[in-house]
Amino acid sequence: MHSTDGLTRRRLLQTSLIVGGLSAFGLKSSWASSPPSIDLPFSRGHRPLVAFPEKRPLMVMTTRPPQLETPFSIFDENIFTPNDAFFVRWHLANIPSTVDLHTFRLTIRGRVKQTWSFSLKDLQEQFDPVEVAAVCQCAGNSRGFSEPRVAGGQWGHGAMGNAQWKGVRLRDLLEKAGLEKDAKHIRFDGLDRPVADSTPDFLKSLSLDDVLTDHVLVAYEMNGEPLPFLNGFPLRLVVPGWYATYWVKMLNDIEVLNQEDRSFWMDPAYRIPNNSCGCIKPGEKASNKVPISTMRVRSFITNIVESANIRAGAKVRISGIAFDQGYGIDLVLVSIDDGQHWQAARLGKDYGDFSFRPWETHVALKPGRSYQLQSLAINRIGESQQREAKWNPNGYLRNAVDTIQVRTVSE
Ligand SMILES: Nc1nc2c(c(=O)[nH]1)N[C@H]1C(S)=C(S)[C@@H](COP(=O)(O)O)O[C@H]1N2
Ligand SMILES: [Mo]
Repeated sequence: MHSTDGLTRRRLLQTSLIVGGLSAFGLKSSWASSPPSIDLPFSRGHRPLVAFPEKRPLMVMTTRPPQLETPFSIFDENIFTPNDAFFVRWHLANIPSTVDLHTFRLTIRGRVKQTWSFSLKDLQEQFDPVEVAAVCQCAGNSRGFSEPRVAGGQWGHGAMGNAQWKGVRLRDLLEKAGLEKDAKHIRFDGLDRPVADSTPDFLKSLSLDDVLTDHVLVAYEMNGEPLPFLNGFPLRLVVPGWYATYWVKMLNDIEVLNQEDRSFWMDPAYRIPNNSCGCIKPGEKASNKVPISTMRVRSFITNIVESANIRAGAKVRISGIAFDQGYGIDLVLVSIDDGQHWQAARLGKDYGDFSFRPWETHVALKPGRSYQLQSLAINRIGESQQREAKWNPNGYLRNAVDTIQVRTVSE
């Protein structure tokens, strides 16, 4: 009881800060000089660093709706992305300014035997808690690197994060409600709403097969804390292995459907060309499209940044992270010679198949030279990162080999 009251008050305070923070951001004059910023290496890549409520300064792409990117150095410092550094992406600007836990309910309805409404406390007390470490990655992560350029938010590589999620199994909630025989798809809705009537509400759906697993959660905790407001307080769907578009935030409505959902954010939005690469040639048109689903295998070098001057030596350390859709990482290869030779990195601690996996290796670099450093991950079913970036008109699924240019200085 007490903690619920405390939380409600805290959220009220924080949300008034959000509104204040947003309008303050609109007023350029609120800074004496220009704010700190990061420039991503593509056009229109200038990002002011601004602290939103519950967040440290993050790279602001848009303020309404909030779209904040995690500065890449964070991934070198943490295998689990801190909540205050976790990226933020909303489609609709009408996000509620408060969530009152006394009245908030998650409803399950549609093709079920019994409609249910649960408070946060009900979920915490009536169902087994489950935890999973999983990467939440926007379908358009790294989109800003697409060539030719594509429409949509010009993300660098920081529209992703890894967290320890805790909540209840969606399967357990569906079991409690009892599925009707014709139940086929599940549609998820959150508290956010469009500003204009002509904009469709953000609804996402998954098939029954996709959600009746052990690890699809309705999560109420992230890295041991309640979800930050901007990451979906009080509840969000966690769909390990799947792109973040399905991880519906401020989840308050689950509707069981007896057919496929054709609403806007499932069709035509968030679709990819229906072929093995999900790609087409620029200028071509995909003849057939399917909803985007699970993530492509990726790796990143995190301890050395693009264009760095690094000290040459016989043992230069290169380290980073890798992840895939949940088969787990089998191998990370590193090259220092434009991909002619590759050496296997040592994989670090395994936090679970859906988590970032740390890796590291050592290479010999001579002084006074330019090097192209690359990392390439392969998962346990043999899927590999793309040697050349593939293209589609939305900049989805990007998983080219990570490549950075460095120069060496004397040891
Ligand atoms: N309610 C709601 N949930 C949402 C969205 C949204 O606009 N509204 N955006 C989705 C998309 S596209 C992404 S990338 C992730 C971002 O999650 P984060 O803000 O916690 O990083 O939320 C997903 N869940
Ligand atoms: Mo996204």
